[in-house]
Parts: sequence; C-alpha cells; structure tokens
Amino acid sequence: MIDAAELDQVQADSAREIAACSELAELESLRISLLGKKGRLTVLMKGLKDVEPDKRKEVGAQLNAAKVGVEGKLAEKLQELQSEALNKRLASEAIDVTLPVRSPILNTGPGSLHPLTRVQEDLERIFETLGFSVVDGPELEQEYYNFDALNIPDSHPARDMQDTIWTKEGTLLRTQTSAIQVRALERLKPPLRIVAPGRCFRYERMDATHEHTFYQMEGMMVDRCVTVGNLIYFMKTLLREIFGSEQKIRLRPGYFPFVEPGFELDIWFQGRWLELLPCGLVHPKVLEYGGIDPKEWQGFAFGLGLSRLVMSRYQIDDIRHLQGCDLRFLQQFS
Ligand code: FA5
Repeated sequence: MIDAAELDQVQADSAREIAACSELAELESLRISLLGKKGRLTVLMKGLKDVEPDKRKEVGAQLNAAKVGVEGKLAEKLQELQSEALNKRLASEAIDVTLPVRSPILNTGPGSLHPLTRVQEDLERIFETLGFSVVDGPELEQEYYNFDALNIPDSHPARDMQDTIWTKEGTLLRTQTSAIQVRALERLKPPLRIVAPGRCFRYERMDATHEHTFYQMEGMMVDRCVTVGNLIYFMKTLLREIFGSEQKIRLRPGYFPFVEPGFELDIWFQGRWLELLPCGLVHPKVLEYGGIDPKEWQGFAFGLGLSRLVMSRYQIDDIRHLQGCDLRFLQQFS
C-alpha cells in the first residue's frame, strides 16, 4: 500500500534538498537517492502493484506527477549549477591582455653580444690600431665586383670554386668579401689599409664547417713596396691578438685568380687542419681594375673565415650553432 503522507514527505524533502544543493556532484547523488534503482521515489512507485486495482489509476497518476515534478526540479537545478560552474571557469581562465608578457624567451635577463659580433669587434679594434679603416660593401652584389674585377671573367673555371646564388642576370649574393676590394680601390687612393667584415652566401652543402651563410673579413693593404713579409706579419699579429697565444698553423700555396702569389693559411682545430685565412699579393690586374698603377703600388689581401675563427676561438664543434638561435648555446657567451 502507498502511504500518501510518505509521498508528500518525499516530495517536500526532495524540493528542499534540491533547492539547497550547491554542487553538481551533490545533485547527482540526490538524483540517485530519489530516482535511482533503490531511490525513495522509485521504491514508492514499485509499490503501485500492491495498490487495490480500483485505486491504482489515481495513485499511479499521483506518483507520476510526483516523479515529473522531482525530475523537473532536478533538471532546473542542474542547469543552474552548470551555468554557475561555467561562469566560474570563465572568470578563472580570463586572460588580462594588458599584463606584461612572462615568456621564457624574453625573461632570460639582459642580452649579450653574439660571439661572432664579439670577435668581429675585437678584430676591428686590432686592425684599427694597426692603421686600418673598417669599410662596408653590399651583400647583394654585382657580378662585376664579385668576379670580373677580381680577374675571374665569365666562364673562368675559378667561378666554380664558389657555388653562387644568383638573383638575376648580373646580380648575386656575394660569395666573398673580396668583392669589396675593387670598390675600395675605386673610392680610396693608395696608400690604403682596409678591413671589411660581412656576410657571404654560397649554395653550399652544409656540414660542421660549411654554412650557406657565413662571415668573412676581407683585409687589404696597398702601398709602395708591399711584400709577402708584410702579409705574414699582419696574419701572425691577427692570430696572436685573437687567441692570446701561439696557434698551430701552416702556410701552403693557394690559388685565387686575384692574388699572385696566393697562400692558404690553415689552423689546427680539433685534430685536423681547417682552412681559415687565404691570402696573397694583390694581382696587378685587380689594381688596374681599381684604377691604380701596379708599377707604382703593390698590395696584399686576405679573406679571413670569420665564422671559422669564432669556432676555433671558442672550440665550437659545429658552425651551424652560430646561426641556430638556440638560447642554450648563446647563453654560454653572456
Ligand atoms: C675566398 O673567399 C677568397 N675571397 C679569400 C681570399 C681573399 C683569398 C683575399 C686571397 C685574397 P675561400 O672560398 O677559400 O676564399 O673562403 C675563404 C675562407 O672563408 C675559407 O678559408 C673559410 O675559412 C671560409 N669559408 C669558405 N666557405 C665557407 C662556408 N661555406 N662556411 C663557412 N666558412 C667558409
């Protein structure tokens, strides 16, 4: 038999308990305690089968109305609690775009000079004390200055020594800072001493000692009676000042159409010889291209592999670290 008072009580209790609910989990437990398999309302509904047949319809309708009422209240409360939870989440996850950025990249403390910049600045200082001026030239260069004026005419096999990135007919990304030589000769009158640091570009297969974009520093001195002796003196001074100690080096003949004689200066680096500092006496034809009489003036020139010098100075085993933008690498130099 179903006790009408008990049904009223369940309805009244459930209305109060649902209204007092403040958590989604709590509401779910309440739903189970009312409408679950053994819930209070479910148990009452199961009692319908024991009601006398002539009252069953009426009692069934009461039970059903009670169930619908409870379900309605539960659904209403569920919606209320869900929207409260959503609002809370939105408030806690709100982003204040006016706050300063807290990025691991930007919060690494004060910046510092890149090792390439440091060595370049050291070299500039050393050469300035030896009477050299620092000059600049374009990275997007004319074929004329990069090759022709350096005694490397079109179809000369020496052009193949440097894999060139051409932009359009007659224009290229300079493959060597030697492109500055004739520009400087045209602009400055001898006697002159210049160094020209800068980026060079080659269509190069990359490995631990070859980059497609790397730094060189060109050096040139033009004066009366310049000899190989002068050249060697400046090479040795450069290396001694940069390394602070004698380095194991070797000088061997080298071929470059714009110097005669030409040399290769290699440095012993991590168990092998590394080409570092080719050089030679400026070829008379190059002086002529620059409008200078080779009978009166002579010169020497060198093309220091600046990126490789940085490698040897700091014992960096792979040239690609230099432009890899890896902070763990760069922070070693801060
Ligand atoms: C030249 O570029 C000549 N202009 C050098 C020169 C100047 C000779 C003046 C005589 C007189 P070479 O291609 O060898 O030569 O390059 C010079 C140096 O640049 C090399 O010894 C090496 O240290 C560096 N170098 C060349 N190619 C690369 C590369 N792909 N990556 C890093 N360093 C390089």
